[in-house]
Amino acid sequence: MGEQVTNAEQSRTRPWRCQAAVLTPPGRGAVATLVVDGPDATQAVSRLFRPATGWQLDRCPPDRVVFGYWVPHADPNAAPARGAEEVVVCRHSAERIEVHCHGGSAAVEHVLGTLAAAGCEPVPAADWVLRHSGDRLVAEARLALARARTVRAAAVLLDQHRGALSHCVAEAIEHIGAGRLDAAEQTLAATRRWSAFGQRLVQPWQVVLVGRTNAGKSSLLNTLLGYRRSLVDSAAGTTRDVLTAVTAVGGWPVEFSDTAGSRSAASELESEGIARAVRQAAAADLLVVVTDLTVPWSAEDERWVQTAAQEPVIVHNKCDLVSVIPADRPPGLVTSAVTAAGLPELLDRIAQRLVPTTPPSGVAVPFLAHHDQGLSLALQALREGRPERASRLLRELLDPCGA
Ligand SMILES: Nc1nc2c(ncn2[C@@H]2O[C@H](COP(=O)(O)OP(=O)(O)O)[C@@H](O)[C@H]2O)c(=O)[nH]1
Ligand SMILES: [Mg+2]
Repeated sequence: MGEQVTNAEQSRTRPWRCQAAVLTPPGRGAVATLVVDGPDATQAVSRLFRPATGWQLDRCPPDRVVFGYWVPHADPNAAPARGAEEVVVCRHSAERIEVHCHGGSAAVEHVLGTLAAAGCEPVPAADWVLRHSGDRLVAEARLALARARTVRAAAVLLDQHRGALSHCVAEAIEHIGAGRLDAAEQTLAATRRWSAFGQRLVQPWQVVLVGRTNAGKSSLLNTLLGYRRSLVDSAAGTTRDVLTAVTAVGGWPVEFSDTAGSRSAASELESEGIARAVRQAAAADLLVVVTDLTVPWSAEDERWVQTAAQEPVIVHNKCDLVSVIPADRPPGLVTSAVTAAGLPELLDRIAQRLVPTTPPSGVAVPFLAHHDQGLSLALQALREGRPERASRLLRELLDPCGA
């Protein structure tokens, strides 16, 4: 019997009619999820998966979660070798199976590689998700959701995955079809209101720490993050490059950049670091100007405050070293990177400045740049008296095959 199957296996010349995609993002989380999809999905997975219970996959009831081992070759007779990859398989239907393995890249590559070697075509998750969705916005929300960095960001993206944004776009198309152009305009304008916010759920808000050398930027960031990501040294000019780290502030994903400090006697290398700091500052959503309470407020501090396109957050650091805060300094937050005094207030202020208002739950939030572009072009078309064009642009947003 086993021999017959092996012969059949050997005589099999056509590839499996199935595809495999990794649905979880690389390198994050303890578990990775792959989907194997297509008419030969059950056959392909059965050749590689050995249920620990000895069951046969094609006899398992749908949606049963089955623990077992992944063998290194698509051989129906192969027994799991010592150290075989432990996986959990869930067969949703004969043609769609999920494989959950260890989240590390080696395990994922192993499972995907053996499937590919067996003739199952690996495809990018985005392609698979888009092809299996009737609605591009919902599919894009699913992909963004897999990469969400905070629970709060995920909650907003989940609303979009449940159709909040699609409903608004569909509603605007309906208004246009019924000649209610004002209503369509209102719907689109209201939705666009959350575009800048929504895009930050996918690409974190950027907060840049600037200021004079030795003010305590790197120390402050280390304390904020709770670990030593930046290099701190008491010799002036240590932080020569821009270091970044993403963390949650008020539940939102925020990328902090620690920049080179400025000082008049800077070397050429440091000057390049300072130039980068200035460039980074220009692209920031918010600047935090860190100043040193143990030295008088200076023209250099003032210059950093003036660099900011919008009002920066001013931090008077090293409060543990002074007993009285000098009255001649501009209003700001008083902190210590050593004792962590003032850091909760600093985080609150940053969250408040970055996200002054949040969308009510269930509201449509455009979360990719092309959403905002599509909505804005559609609005423009409506205002120019071209409702057909507006309607076409909106339908393109929903179309899984659209650009
Ligand atoms: N006592 C005290 N020392 C600090 C504080 N913040 C930074 N420092 C010290 O000041 C020096 C310069 O700090 P650093 O973070 O490298 O400054 P940067 O050049 O602005 O990045 C280091 O010796 C730090 O340990 C603080 O709040 N209190
Ligand atoms: Mg530094």
